Amino acid sequence: MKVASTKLNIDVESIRKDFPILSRQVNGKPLVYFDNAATSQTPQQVIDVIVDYYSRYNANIHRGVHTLSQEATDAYEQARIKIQEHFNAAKPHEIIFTAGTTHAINLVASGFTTLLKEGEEIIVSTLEHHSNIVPWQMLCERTGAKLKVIPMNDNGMLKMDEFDKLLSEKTKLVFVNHVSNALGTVNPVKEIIEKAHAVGAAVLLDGAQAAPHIKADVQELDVDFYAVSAHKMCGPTGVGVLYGKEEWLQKLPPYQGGGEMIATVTFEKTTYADLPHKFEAGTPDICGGIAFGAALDYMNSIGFNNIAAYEHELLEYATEKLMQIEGLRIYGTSTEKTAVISFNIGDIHPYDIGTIIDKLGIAVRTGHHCAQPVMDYYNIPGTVRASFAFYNTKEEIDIFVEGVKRAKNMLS
Ligand code: C6P
Repeated sequence: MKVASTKLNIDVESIRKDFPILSRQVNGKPLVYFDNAATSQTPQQVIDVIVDYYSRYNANIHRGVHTLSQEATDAYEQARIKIQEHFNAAKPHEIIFTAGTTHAINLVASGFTTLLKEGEEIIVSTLEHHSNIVPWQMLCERTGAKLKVIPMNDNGMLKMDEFDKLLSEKTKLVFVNHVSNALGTVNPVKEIIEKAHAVGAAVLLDGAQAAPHIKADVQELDVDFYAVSAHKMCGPTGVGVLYGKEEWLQKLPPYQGGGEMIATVTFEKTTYADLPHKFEAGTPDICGGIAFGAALDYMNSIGFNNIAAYEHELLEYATEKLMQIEGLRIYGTSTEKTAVISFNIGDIHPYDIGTIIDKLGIAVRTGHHCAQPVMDYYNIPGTVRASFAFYNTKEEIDIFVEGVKRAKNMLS
């Protein structure tokens, strides 16, 4: 597909050639993949790393003296360092490999069971994905702590004056997403962190939807925990990381017991390994961790500033085109947004639009997007969500908009 992108330092035509899946057909039409917030596609450079791992040095790590095990261990620990550098963590052992964002959040929630007391308070926001709500509800059930919620407004932005009112000396933890998956809102996380720290509360940012678009600097943010998934940033599924400040990771007890996370084991007493291994029980997704490092290399070779600028152009283009469709309402109109458009047309069910445009080769997500409180706020069952990546094009948006118009005509 021809891409005109003269203003931007990004060659989309050549980038698209890196993604084999983008040249496939779906239902007899060229694939238009606009479900990037659910999972992104994988470039050949990352696929090659996965094939190379299983072809040449598949072995268990941290336990073998043989060459394959050492090669695998080196590559895995190199990936940890790449991830540390990418997020500007102070130390490699502040990067804990997890199965993804959900696992990372549950690790922290489990750890706070012994640190939180009855009557203390946790703050989350209305904009959260269920994986940044349910673990905290479960933590409250275990500890007797109370969950408070920052409300949102019609634009899909957090009401920061209400956040101010919720904060008190009882607040121990604040959990918000950096970017909302349902609406694309970029939250004022720096302000949230400063205000939470002022009352002595720790902050976890769910970075699942921010990391593919914004290069977060955890030291600059001064955030206590940051959770991400590799599969949303050109890496494989089933792997992610939790960044944690060393002081917090030292305070939290291990999440799971097993091999790798121990220093010594007797039936009388077990002592735990140092960071990061204390939180990495069992054989991890070794290939996944290595491929995550390769995915970051790939994205950094394009450049996050270039990615953000290009995606913003796609967002503006698509928003303008979609707004011309009568009866279409976009949910989430914050001035700070990533390239996500959630919308409905009149009372047409989002599922019906998604099903019709799938026949035209177009992939979007429909439903509540695991963010039911956001849908409840707007009093809707769900939306159609189109989410763009740096390998999408304006030509694809034209096809998508025509598809949506066709669906509307068929369903009205
Ligand atoms: N959101 C979406 O379509 P996992 O599944 O652990 O990789 O990520 C969970 C998660 C946590 N927080 C946010 C903000 C997310 O968006 C997601 C995943 C996908 O929006 C799949 S539900």
